[in-house]
Amino acid sequence: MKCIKCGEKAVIHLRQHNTLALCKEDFLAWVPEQTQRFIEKYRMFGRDDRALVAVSGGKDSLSLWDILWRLGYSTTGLYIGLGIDGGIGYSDTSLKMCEKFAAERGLQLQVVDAPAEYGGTIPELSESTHRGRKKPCAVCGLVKRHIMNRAAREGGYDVLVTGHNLDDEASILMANTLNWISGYLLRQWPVLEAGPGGLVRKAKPLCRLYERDMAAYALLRGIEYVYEECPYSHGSKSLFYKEMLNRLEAERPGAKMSFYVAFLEAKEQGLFASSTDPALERLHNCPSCGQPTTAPGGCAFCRMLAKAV
Ligand code: Q46
Ligand code: ZN
Repeated sequence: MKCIKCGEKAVIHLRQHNTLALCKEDFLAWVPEQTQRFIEKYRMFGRDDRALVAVSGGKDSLSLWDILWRLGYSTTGLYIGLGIDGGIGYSDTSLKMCEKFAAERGLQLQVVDAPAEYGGTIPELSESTHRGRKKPCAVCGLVKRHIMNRAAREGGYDVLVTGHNLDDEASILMANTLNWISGYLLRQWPVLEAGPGGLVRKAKPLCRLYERDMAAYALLRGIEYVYEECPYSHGSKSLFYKEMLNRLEAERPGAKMSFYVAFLEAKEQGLFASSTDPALERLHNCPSCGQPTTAPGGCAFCRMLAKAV
């Protein structure tokens, strides 16, 4: 198969885009072009904005950082140490990948170590909060959201950027639709505006790029990333929905994309237009940590910490 742009040998065939086959060079140019297109389409951020990029050491977040850097945006990385080992030194390896990536490009990386700040690794905090009744992911999500918002706010960044790709977004949409979680459906969008109480603007520039294509980008660009998934991700609901969508995609190439993109278009055309997000109206500052929360009284993060100690 030949590259439709230059006629050289194609290395990738994007089945979701019908006939799009590209050679290495054109594919490496196409991914940033697409990213830029969606940054503009959804008005995520501009050239003068300072972006804090949440990096985990995985292919999506490091590729995103690489793309934004190549596109000339002003970026700083944020790595959150979770203290997860899983027999593979998961957190240590992830940090090393992020440090190496930043050093090679002369970029700044901010590291926040959750165990040092909050007195326990994520598995430890989870164990003392839920006594083994839940996977650490609930606590992990709380801690990451808390730290990301705090770091972006304290650092005076205009936007917090994450590497969620189309597979992530489609699986979130699938979960929210199967359970008709209207609040989440109302909020799901490529960019979330800053909110009251210091809630920072968030953007997902890769939201319309397939996970498979991001893996190809990282590989062809020579980005070193952690291949292992977090040991706690096995058996998660999001993986289950991703597998379902992959089965659908195998039968009908492009199904994943049309599921997500048609949702975005429906929203643009006014689906949910009359509803205001009730959660936003409840936002106030947590009396203990000062971060925005919708929970009455203290935020979920502070309640979790209080239980853990
Ligand atoms: S890092 Fe944390 Fe994920 Fe690991 S403990 Fe669960 S939530 S699976 S994205
Ligand atoms: Zn709090």
